[in-house]
Amino acid sequence: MWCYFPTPFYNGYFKYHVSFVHVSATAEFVPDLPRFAARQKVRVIIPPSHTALCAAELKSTVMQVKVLSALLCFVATTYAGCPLGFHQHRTSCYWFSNVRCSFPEAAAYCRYLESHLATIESQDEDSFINGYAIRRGRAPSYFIGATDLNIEGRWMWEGQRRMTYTHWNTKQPDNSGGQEHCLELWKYSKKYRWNDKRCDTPSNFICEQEL
Ligand SMILES: [Ca+2]
Ligand SMILES: [Ca+2]
Repeated sequence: MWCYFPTPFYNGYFKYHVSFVHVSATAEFVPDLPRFAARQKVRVIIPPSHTALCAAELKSTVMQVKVLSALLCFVATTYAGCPLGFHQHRTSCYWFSNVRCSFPEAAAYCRYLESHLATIESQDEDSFINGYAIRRGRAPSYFIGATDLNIEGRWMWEGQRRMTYTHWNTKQPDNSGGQEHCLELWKYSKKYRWNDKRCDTPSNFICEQEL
């Protein structure tokens, strides 16, 4: 089947049998493409010029039809959306857990599902997650992917990216008992706002996977 080809799509190239075919006449050459290709165990064919669409590979009509099919499959795969059980919003897929566990266990669950604990980095993303959690999720709280484990009070997404958007509940984060270092969405008055929580207290959680 053709439809598995798009998986290693890479900046203007897509996998075609054992080759990469350049599908953009304007894309720049990617310096680390050979290393990427070696990792994928595929052979790389780079067109002789940016104006040629891999001319050597595309001489026959049959080949052009096959390339077009692969492109259509790529588009279909991309826009087919999210893994089973995930829900799409813009370019991300979200999974709202129906199980409760500690923060590190939640992070492991998300990795198992080839995703990560959700990061909420805009009001638009926050509105989607809030709306979905209220309509369909309904758990009292959800872990998402930030902590202040490195330095107390300095909240980071996935331990490394500073927050540019926040939605803390009133008087939070309060680091209650000096032991609250994990971020949860906490439902209060029909809205989920942010609260710092003990990492070992079981909670539902939200995983996110980028398309
Ligand atoms: Ca804390
Ligand atoms: Ca708190």
